Amino acid sequence: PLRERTRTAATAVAHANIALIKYWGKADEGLIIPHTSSLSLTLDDLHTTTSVVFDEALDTDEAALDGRRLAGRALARVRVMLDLVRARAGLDGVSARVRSRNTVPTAAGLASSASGLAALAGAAAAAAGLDLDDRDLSRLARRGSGSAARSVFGGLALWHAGHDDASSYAEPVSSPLRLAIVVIVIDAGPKPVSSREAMRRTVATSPDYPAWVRRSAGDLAEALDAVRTGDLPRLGDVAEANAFGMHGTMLSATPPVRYLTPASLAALRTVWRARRDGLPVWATMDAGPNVKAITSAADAEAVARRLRADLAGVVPETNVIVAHAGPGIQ
Ligand code: 2P0
Repeated sequence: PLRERTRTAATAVAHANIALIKYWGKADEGLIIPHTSSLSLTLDDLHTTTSVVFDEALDTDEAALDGRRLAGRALARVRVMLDLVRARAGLDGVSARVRSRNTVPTAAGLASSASGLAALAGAAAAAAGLDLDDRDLSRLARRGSGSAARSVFGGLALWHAGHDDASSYAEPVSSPLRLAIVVIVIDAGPKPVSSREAMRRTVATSPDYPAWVRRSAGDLAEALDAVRTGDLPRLGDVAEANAFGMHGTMLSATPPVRYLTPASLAALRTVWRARRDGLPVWATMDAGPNVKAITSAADAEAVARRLRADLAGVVPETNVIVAHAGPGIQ
């Protein structure tokens, strides 16, 4: 009965993920169906904890992130998810209170929307009494933010682009590899252009975008093969190439989308020098200036020490963060 359900609160914890093969560009903006399938690693430390309660006593939806009340576009994005859950659970007209805490700097290209929208989907679905399996939860999270579809799962996750709401979902991928990501936080502030707008602009105007989409299928096949056979150098090479191909499509958009800064370039140079000196480390970047170094769990601390030393004066030591593979949504 509605009265019992509306008194039920639920809390979910979801972890950020970093794509090794990128999602960049939507074939369907409303349903968030991407042009390319993507592969990611869910991380341990960076996570979002979200509580949702549907409460008939509320006049309107309210949401707070890290103690600050959301309004405007940020609140609208929460309400998209709440509306999907309400429609599915028969809770139309029942408002919700959402409380969220992030250990991920918000909107800085550190995958806060992935952990945030996955946690919101999980908490809202549970509070509404929906009993979703992981695939359906992944599809629901996707409607909030594409990359959130992958944060439903721990470790490596493959998001099948699909062609409609039913066929676009993520699933876990097993591997003998024990991967880690060393995050170099260049700037934890919000980015100048949202990834949503940047993707739209890239798809609409970059002459290089169709070629990147075509190449992405081969990149993914190669990455999956490397993941299954435990071949880190092969995975690192294709991940790095895929990421810079994506940034190439942004730079050839009109007007260009440029997330790289001089400090990003300095960080990239240290990653490449470390690799030249024998460390197994490859770079990837997302919709922000931060650089993520892909390496093995066993080498992660050595990589972090090397990057901290080489970036002295450019990036504070505490901005070089070791992240290991993390769990799926709880
Ligand atoms: C990714 N990024 O695969 C890519 C690589 C950024 C660069 O997913 O519009 O916040 O909510 O679906 O998921 C960031 O975009 O975008 C992202 P929406 P999202 O991780």
